[in-house]
Amino acid sequence: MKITFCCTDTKAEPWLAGLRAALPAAQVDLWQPGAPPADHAVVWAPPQQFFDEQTQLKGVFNIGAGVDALLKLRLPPQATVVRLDDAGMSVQMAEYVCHAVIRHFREFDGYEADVKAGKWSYRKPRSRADFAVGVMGLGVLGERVARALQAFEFPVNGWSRSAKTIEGVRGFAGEAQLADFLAASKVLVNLLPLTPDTRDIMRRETLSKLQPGGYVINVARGAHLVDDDLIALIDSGHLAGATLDVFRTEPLPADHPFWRHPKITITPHTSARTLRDESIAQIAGKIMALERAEPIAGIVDPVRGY
Ligand code: NDP
Ligand code: OXD
Repeated sequence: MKITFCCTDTKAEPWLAGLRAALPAAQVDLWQPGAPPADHAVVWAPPQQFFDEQTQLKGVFNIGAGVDALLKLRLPPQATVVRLDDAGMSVQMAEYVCHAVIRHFREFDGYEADVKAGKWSYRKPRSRADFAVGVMGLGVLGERVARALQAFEFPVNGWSRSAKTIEGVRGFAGEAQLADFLAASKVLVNLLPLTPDTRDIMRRETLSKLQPGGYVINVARGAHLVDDDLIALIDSGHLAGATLDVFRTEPLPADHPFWRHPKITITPHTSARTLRDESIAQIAGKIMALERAEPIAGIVDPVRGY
């Protein structure tokens, strides 16, 4: 069995060594233009030339959870596209989102500023009941985040394409219930995949339905958010601020207003990193399962877009 590795912006050697150790019977090579056909590919943002040449692939394994960039390419029609299914990302996402929610809820930015100014001052405790957190996308990452938020006793709402029952989470589903979901939420956490249906989903019309003093946490993709609409709603006072990990253009351009907005916290697409060892173990296991024609989790539906 031949495995080809083609991951942009990724140090290849440790991945190749890990894949070779996990699949000792396979030949694992770094892709070069003109390489012979492989059975499976491990990829991140490969060029179109890669798929134009590798036409015999049975499996394409993405080393991230989001496949929006991959699905823009012409893929071999017979290939099963598989994305990372947690592989250590959900606990990181839960940490990141809980940190952002709690930092905002407990006003830690304000306390930090007070300390810098030499001020010993208290803020009035906020009511947790008034801080319902709405999680958009209740998949592998969203469900873990929703459960983690419940541990801090925030009321949690969830929105997904199909109806979900998660104990303690008020569920909303589909386009028809989006407005009610937003109106029931003060903090909005985005964990949707980027698809034609979800692009620009956080825009003036939707964000203005959040409860007054709302807060936005975007940890999915930059193109879910209309940047100017977010800034306008924060500047008008309807929204209190935002924590953003993902951007339309990454790295975020130096002149983008998000860098300097006092109510926006940014991080460099780091909320849930791909963990190499966990990912290699997951991918190797799935390659072997596919070879044995066994079912695997994380298969992407190219029509649905995730
Ligand atoms: P999943 O595929 O497991 O979950 C996606 C969820 O979104 C599902 O609940 C799905 O609904 C819902 N959904 C999809 N389309 C719609 C729609 N049109 N309307 C309502 N709900 C919809 O994905 P993951 O949880 O694994 O990952 C989510 C995203 O997080 C990734 O696509 C990626 O973009 C991003 N990500 C960001 C990272 C970062 O570091 N910032 C790291 C990893 C991922 P249903 O359950 O009904 O199918
Ligand atoms: C992913 C990401 O999709 O890192 O895994 O954004």
